[in-house]
Amino acid sequence: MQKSTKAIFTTQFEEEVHAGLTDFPKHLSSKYFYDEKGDKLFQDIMNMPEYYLTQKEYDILLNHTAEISELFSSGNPKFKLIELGAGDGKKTKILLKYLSENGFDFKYQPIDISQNVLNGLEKSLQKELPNVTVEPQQGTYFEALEEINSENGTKKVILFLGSNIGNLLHEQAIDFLKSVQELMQDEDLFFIGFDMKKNPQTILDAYNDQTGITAAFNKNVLARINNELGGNFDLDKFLHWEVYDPETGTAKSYLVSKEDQTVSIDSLDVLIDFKQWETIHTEISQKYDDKVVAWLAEEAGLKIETEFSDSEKFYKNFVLRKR
Ligand code: AVJ
Repeated sequence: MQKSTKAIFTTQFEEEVHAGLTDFPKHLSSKYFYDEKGDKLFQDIMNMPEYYLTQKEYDILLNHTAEISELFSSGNPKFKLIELGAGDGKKTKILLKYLSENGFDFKYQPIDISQNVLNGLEKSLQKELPNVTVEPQQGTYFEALEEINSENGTKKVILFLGSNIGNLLHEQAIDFLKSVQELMQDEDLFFIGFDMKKNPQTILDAYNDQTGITAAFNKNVLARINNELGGNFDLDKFLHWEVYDPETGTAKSYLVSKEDQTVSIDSLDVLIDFKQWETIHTEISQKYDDKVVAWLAEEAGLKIETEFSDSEKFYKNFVLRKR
C-alpha cells in the first residue's frame, strides 16, 4: 500500500517524482540525472570507449569542418551560431576555431538551463578562442530562442548535438522540432545529431559499461531524491538494466529493485513500496534510420538539405531547413 497524505508540491521535480513513483509501472524522467554529480558522470560517459556517440560526432565535425562552415555562411555570410544545451562545448570548439581563424562573420550564442555550465564554457572560450564573440543565454531552449528572434534579423544557425533528441519519444520529438521550426526564418539552418541504428550489441555496450559509470549515472536520480527530497533509497538495492529493441530502435534504461523494500521520501510525505524485481523506467535513447529522420523532419515542417556521417554510418548530422 502506498501511503500519501495530500501533498503540496513546490517544485516540478517533487511533483514528477511523486507522480512517477506512485504510477504503475514506475518511472522517472532522465532530465533529473543532471545535477553537478550527474553532469560529471555524463562527462565520464562521453570519455568511455563504449560510448561511441561523442567520438563519432567529433570525427564528423573534424572531417567536414570547412564544408560545414561554408554551408553555415552560404547565402547571407553573417550569422548567429546558437547551440541548444551547449555543455562543455568540446565538439563545437572545432567549428568555432575554424570559423574564427578563417574570418567568418559570426557570434556564438550557447543556450543552457544551467548558468554554471554557461559560466564554465564562457571562461574556457575566453582562454582558448579569445576572438570568438560569445553571448550566453540562460534558460530553456524556447525561452532563449524566442528572445533571440525578437532581437533582430540576423540569420540563425541552430546546433543541437549529441543525439539529445533521442531522449524523446517520436511524438515529443516532432513537437520539439516543430517548436524550433516555428522560430526559424527561411534562411536559417538547423544542424542536428542523430545516433543511427547499428549492431544491437554495440548499442547495448554503450549503455551498459562494465566499469559501472552508466549504472551510477542512472542511479543518480535516486541520489538526487535522497539529497533534495529527503529520500532514503539504498542505491545498492537497485540494479541498472538496459534493453535495446532493434526493431523500434529504442534503448531503454531501468532501475530494478533487488528485493522487497519500502522507501520513504520525507518532503513528499510518502512511502514507496517495491516488490522484488519491480522496475523504474528512467530513460529512452532512441536510435534512428534515414526513413525515420525523414519522417520526423517532414512532420515538423522541415526539409533535409544535406547530411554528414562517419565512415561506419554509426552517427549522422543532418542539416535541416524550413520547408
Ligand atoms: C545525453 C541523452 C544523448 O541517451 O545517449 C548516456 C544520455 N544515458 N548514457 C544518451 C545517456 C546513458 C545520452 N544523451
